[in-house]
Amino acid sequence: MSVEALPAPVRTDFPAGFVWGAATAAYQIEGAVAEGGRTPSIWDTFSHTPGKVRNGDTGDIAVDHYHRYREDVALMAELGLGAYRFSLAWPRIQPAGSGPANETGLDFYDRLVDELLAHGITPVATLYHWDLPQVLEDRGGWLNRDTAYRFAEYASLAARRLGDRIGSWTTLNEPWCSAFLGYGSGVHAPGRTDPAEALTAHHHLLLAHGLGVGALRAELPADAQVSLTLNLAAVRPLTQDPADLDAARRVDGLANRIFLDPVFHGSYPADVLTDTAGVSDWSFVHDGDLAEISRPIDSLGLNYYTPTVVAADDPEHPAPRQDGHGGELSPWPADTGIRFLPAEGSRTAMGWPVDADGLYELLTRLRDELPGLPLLITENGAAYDDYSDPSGAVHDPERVAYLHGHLDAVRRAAADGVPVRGYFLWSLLDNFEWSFGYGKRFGVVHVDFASQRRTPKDSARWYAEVIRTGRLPR
Ligand code: IFM
Repeated sequence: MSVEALPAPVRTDFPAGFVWGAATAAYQIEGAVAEGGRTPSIWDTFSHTPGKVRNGDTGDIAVDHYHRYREDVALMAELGLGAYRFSLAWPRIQPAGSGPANETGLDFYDRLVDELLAHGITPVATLYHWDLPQVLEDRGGWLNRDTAYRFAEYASLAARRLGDRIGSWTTLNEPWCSAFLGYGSGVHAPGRTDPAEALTAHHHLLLAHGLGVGALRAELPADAQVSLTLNLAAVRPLTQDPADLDAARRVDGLANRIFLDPVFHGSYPADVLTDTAGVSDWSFVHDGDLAEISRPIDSLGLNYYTPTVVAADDPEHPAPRQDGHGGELSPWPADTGIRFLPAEGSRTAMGWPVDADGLYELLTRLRDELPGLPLLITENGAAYDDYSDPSGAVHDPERVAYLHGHLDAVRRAAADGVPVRGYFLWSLLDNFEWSFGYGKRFGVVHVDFASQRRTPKDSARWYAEVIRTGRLPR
């Protein structure tokens, strides 16, 4: 065959083998909270506590994925997804929070994984997306060091049953939220509001991660991929004034380095320990913990939505706190003297400014600080006030624009040498958006919560075309 007769190489905007996916989480979609031996999680308790979730919404039914997973996997196949990131519900798999597995709970994930594989979709499992068994909360939750050991036990049970078909595992999703929103501002379960507790929970979550990595490695084949997902912050000082720069350093410590340093370098940042000394003496860190926490992982998952703009507080003109997470109290321990400001630009329905450069900044930073570590965007997306028009169509041009801008940031980062291996859109389906209930729609597939009818939005078709061609529309 002459060279001229060879087909032209397919040019794509993304690296070879780039993984195209979408993400969800158990409590946000599954429903069936009392089926198959599942016991309550802290989110069942929290959402059933009056005043904690808008409109009194709960995950009792959610989008009924537990019963409709086949239909949902068919939708994923229609989109052309190569991978699906979902979380396992700990209270389904280990309802007593310790001891043996509930085989009926595992059966559900067995069926889901088989369905995914039958459609050629790679399963990517997260062990903990915030639904701690309530029975463990009753023993102190993440304030109790023992919870980290229980997590490792749960990780073993899940990997033992599913590890022959799931090759990609993530220990925790966004431990910042579990610790700082769950124990700092109290807008997430278990709804506690004590900065010292937030730091204790943070450390025990990281310990759970490290012990979980060890437990997974002991059960899984040698080529299994083990990861952690962080919602790192693209922190920007309002000005180059030294006081604003110092505010940015402090928030960078509490949002980013408080995770990256222990996980990748086996130590906590000295300035974070100093900045938080008035809140905690960190005596919850025991000998050997940091060695456990810094066990090597195969990749890092990054969740990104919006940047974080900070400045030194102006005592003359105190500004209302605007960090986008809701609630009256700050999630940040030891943030006296720091103002959180909205970034410029249009906003999503969460009030979060749209700024794709923040994603590029984080990716290039990780490239420089953790050379060679494969990165995955494990969540990125936007909520808008979508509705289905009289013809039944859901037009969501703002979401298409958001995704376009952020995928372009990923493309630029890859072109600049960032080892970014895949992108998981948040979210496949409209779902239970935590303390905001069902009022915030992140899905590329619209869900009518009353009938559970699924309708792909324009953004779903747009994403399917990007996946099919590997290119962003010009
Ligand atoms: O819905 C959440 C998800 O559970 C974790 N990351 C952020 C998303 C949007 O708020």
